[in-house]
Amino acid sequence: MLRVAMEEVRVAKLTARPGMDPEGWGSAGLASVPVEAVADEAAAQAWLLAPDTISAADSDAEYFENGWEERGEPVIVQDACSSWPAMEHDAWMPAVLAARFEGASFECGEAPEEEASALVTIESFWEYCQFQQDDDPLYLFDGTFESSAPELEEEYSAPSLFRNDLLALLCEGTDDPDARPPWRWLLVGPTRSGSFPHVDPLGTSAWNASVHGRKWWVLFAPGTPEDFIKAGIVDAGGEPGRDAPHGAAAASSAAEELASAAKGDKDSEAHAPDGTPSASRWFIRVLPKIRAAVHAAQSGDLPGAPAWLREARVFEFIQEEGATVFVPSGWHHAVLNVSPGATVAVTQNFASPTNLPVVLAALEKEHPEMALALRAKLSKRTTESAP
Ligand SMILES: O=C(O)CCC(=O)C(=O)O
Repeated sequence: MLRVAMEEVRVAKLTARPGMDPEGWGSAGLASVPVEAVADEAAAQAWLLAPDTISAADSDAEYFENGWEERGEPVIVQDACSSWPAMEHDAWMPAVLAARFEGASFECGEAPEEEASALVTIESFWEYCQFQQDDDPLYLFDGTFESSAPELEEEYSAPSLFRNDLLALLCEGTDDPDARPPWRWLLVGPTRSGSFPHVDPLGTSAWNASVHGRKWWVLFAPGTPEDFIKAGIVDAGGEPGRDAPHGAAAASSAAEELASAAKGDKDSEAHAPDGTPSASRWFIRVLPKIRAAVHAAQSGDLPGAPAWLREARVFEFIQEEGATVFVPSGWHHAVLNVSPGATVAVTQNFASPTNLPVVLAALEKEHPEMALALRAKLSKRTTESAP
């Protein structure tokens, strides 16, 4: 790796995770896990649910809104971005981005509270992507990419299925980029980088389009306990030792799976030594427990499993290049970039008529001035469209 890139990455690592020695980011040896093959195997086995796949060409916004959005279900949309300039001539391939925007810096890694995000030039970041052996690599996750690379903004647009972005009303008549909460990001993720399970802020839904490369996804319906999602822990009420019929031979192996899930260690398994939640550790160590627990509880031979586990709706799938994923409001989701080199994607969070009440309630708590402004814009729009 070029010396200048090494130095830039070292500084970015120190900024992103000051508690970690930049030389020790690969100490767990996770680079030896063939994550893309593991993801492919998981998708082929179909242990968990797979979302519906629809084609953008055969679907209009009403079909999507009355279906997946109304039901609050994830869906994969094929070809929603095939006409983007971003998809033409490999314009957003990481090597091409590195050449086109040489010298421009992008945000990567999560900054500790109140710190500025780490910045890396795109060419150094691409150099890093090709050589890194880190357990949790730096992830270029930039919410202000339009200022470093304004052309990018012109090279994609929200797929028409997601036409209803009511938070955009907050930007009408102003150039202030902070008129609405952060809402769109350019993502360049080296293999094993990713997003630890989380729910998107302010009740928003999201779409996420992969322009180059593949992502491994897991989504949990609202109501699934957080301890189970983040650490594979089944709470005491569901421990087989307590509830499952003792000595039930048919249930014994399923019960063992569930018992092992009950013993999940919240703090170590899915966290790096500095305490940072680790997407790669989660996919490698926690997800198998989650699958086993769901399977054990839902195969019908473990009557002691808690009701939420018997009814849990957990989706697992691979997002192929060119596919767009809809993440409904309130769903926990975890994502791992699995392509060699890097996966390049763009994601936007939005409020539609379906999730608007939740978004308004969240805005009222966290950004009351925005809630007020949005209510005013919405009522003006209603008055103007009245006959
Ligand atoms: O890493 C990813 O692609 C997922 C991003 C994500 O979940 C988010 O922006 O909320």
